[in-house]
Amino acid sequence: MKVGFVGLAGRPNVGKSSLINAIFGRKVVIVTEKPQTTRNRINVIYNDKDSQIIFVDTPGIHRPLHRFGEFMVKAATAALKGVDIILFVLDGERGWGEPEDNIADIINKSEAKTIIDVNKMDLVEMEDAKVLMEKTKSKIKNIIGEVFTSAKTGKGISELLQLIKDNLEEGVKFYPEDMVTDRPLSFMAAELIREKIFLLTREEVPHSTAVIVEEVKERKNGVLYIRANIYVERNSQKGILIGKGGQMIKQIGSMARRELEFLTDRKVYLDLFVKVKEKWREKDFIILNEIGMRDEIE
Ligand SMILES: Nc1nc2c(ncn2[C@@H]2O[C@H](COP(=O)(O)OP(=O)(O)OP(=O)(O)O)[C@@H](O)[C@H]2O)c(=O)[nH]1
Ligand SMILES: [Mg+2]
Repeated sequence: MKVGFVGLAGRPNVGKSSLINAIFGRKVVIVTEKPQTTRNRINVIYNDKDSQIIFVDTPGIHRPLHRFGEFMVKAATAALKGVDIILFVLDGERGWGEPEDNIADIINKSEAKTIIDVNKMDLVEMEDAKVLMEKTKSKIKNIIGEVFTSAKTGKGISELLQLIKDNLEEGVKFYPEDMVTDRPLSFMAAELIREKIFLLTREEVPHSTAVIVEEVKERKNGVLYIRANIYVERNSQKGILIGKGGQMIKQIGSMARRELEFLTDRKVYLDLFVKVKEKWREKDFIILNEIGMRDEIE
């Protein structure tokens, strides 16, 4: 049995979470077209007959613009410590930039075995992708493999999985086989709600939004009751999230509820409340903690 932890590293929007979903063949972590979708570490547990691979999805590493950005980058950096393999994901179309220089430094400090993954191959020519691969190889110390993938078409995904297995040690399972993530349902529910907000709103609204699930309760009739607060930074944003006659919040709620019902195989009642917490992204850790952005970071 091959067992180990694989941490995904890369700037926002390169397709880290999409790659995990492609490996699983279904959606396990949220993906949106907007950068900084993933905000906190999440372990996703892959099982097959001869392996258990724990994929550690992380926030994209970028130059932070506020306290919350710092928190995300710290969460990513901390999550990469102690993994067996780092999967350094690059966007074949965007290529190398300042974020990659920074990520290369972090990886080289860690001594972890590294696989380089040039993703979004459906958008680029192999010739160009190879140039990017060579450049990346010249910057990373401890490379054990390279792969060209498209999370969209599935290209390279089985090779990637094999490459990981080939480089993991024999061991015993770390998590029970029926466990998909190490996060509770409250976390997954908050993520799904936030995904819908990212999908349905624009400009600064998605990034000014935080979702905290306050209550998950099983009712006598078998319905799963989930109550969540949606925090925004300004009253105008609250207006946008609620929408004319409550249309927007209704749509967010019904889209998230449908996915939660699929996830839990239950009927779900989703109760959403929009609240204003001014400049929450600038607040110090105590405040982030208060709105649920806790753990990992000292
Ligand atoms: N065409 C194409 N699009 C992709 C591919 N992989 C991911 N995407 C798209 O790229 C966008 C970002 O994908 P994510 O998986 O959220 O990226 P991420 O690296 O997890 O981003 P953060 O969570 O913000 O760090 C989404 O719109 C995906 O659909 C790919 O191989 N090809
Ligand atoms: Mg992500």
